[in-house]
Amino acid sequence: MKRIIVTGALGQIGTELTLKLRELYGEDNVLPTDIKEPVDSPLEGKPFEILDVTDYEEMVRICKEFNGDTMMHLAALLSATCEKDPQLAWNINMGGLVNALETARTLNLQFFTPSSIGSFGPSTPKDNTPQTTIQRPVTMYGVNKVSGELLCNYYFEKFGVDTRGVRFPGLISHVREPGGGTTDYAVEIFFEAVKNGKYASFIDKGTFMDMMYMDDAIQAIIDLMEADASKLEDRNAFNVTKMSFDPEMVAESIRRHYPEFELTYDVDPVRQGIAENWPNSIDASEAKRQWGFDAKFDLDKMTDTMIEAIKKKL
Ligand code: AKB
Repeated sequence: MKRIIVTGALGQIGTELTLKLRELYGEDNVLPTDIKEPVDSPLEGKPFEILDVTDYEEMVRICKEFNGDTMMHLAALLSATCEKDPQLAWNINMGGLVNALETARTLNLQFFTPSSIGSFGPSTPKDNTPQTTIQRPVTMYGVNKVSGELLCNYYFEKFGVDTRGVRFPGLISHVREPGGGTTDYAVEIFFEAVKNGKYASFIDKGTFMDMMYMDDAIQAIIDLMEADASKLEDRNAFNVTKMSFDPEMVAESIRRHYPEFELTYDVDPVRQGIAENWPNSIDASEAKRQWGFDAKFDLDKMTDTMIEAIKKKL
C-alpha cells in the first residue's frame, strides 16, 4: 500500500489525481498539499497541508510527519505564465523540483513529476516526434522542463531515487480548469460552447498540438508508478498522447451537439508563438512498449464527456 504526498494538489492535474489516489489507496494514505487553502475545491474539508515548495525545511517536515513512501510533485507554473515572469518560473519550477528531489532522496520516496511537450523546441522534428530527439526549447517553461527531465534522470543514476515521469500534452478536464497554459484553449472552448454557443480562440486555425483527456492522464501516472522497475529502460520523459488536433477539429466535434456553435479567432501572439515551437504530434510508442500506456478517450468521446459534465455543472 502506498502513502503518497502530492504537491500542487489544487492544480488541474493535482485535484483529480488526489481524488483518484484516495479512491485507490484510501483517504488516509494520500496527503494533498498546495500553497493555498482548498477553498471551493473538491479537496475542501479533507486532510490537507499548506506547502510552499520553495521551502525545503517545511517540505521535509510535512513528509516526515506523514511518513509517506511516494511523492508526486506537480507544483509548477505553466508555459504562458512562465513567459510573463521567467525568474519566478525558475524559482518555483526548478527550486521546487530540486527541493522535492532532495526530499525524495533523504526520505527514500518513490518520485513522480511531469514534463511536457513544452520540452521540445523549434529544431525538434514536428511530426511523430520521437521520445529521444533534439530538445532545444526557446521558452523558460521549456528550459525548466528539459532541465527537470535531466535532473530526475540524474537523481536516479547518481542516488538511486526511483524517479518516474512522462511528457504530458495539453490535458482536457472539467473538474478544475487550468491556468496560464498554451493548450488551455482546448478546455475553454468546451465551457464557452455550453455557456454561450461561441468561442474566440487564442490559438490560430491550423495549429496542431497533442492532447489527452484527464482520466487517461491520471491512469498513465498510476500505471507508470505501478510498473515493474525491471521493465523500464527509461525512467523519465516518456512521450504520452492520445490525439492531435487544431481548434477547427474541436469545433466540428462540438457541432455534433451544438450545430450552431461559432468559432472565431482572437490570437494571442505569446501563446501562438509558444504553440508554433511545439510538435504537431508526438510518438508515444515507448510508453506503450515499456509499461503498457493506453489512452481511451478520442476527440469525440472526450467531447461527449466534457459537454455532458459541463452541462451538469452549470
Ligand atoms: C501548457 O500549455 O503550458 C501545458 C503543457 C502542454 O505543458 N498544458
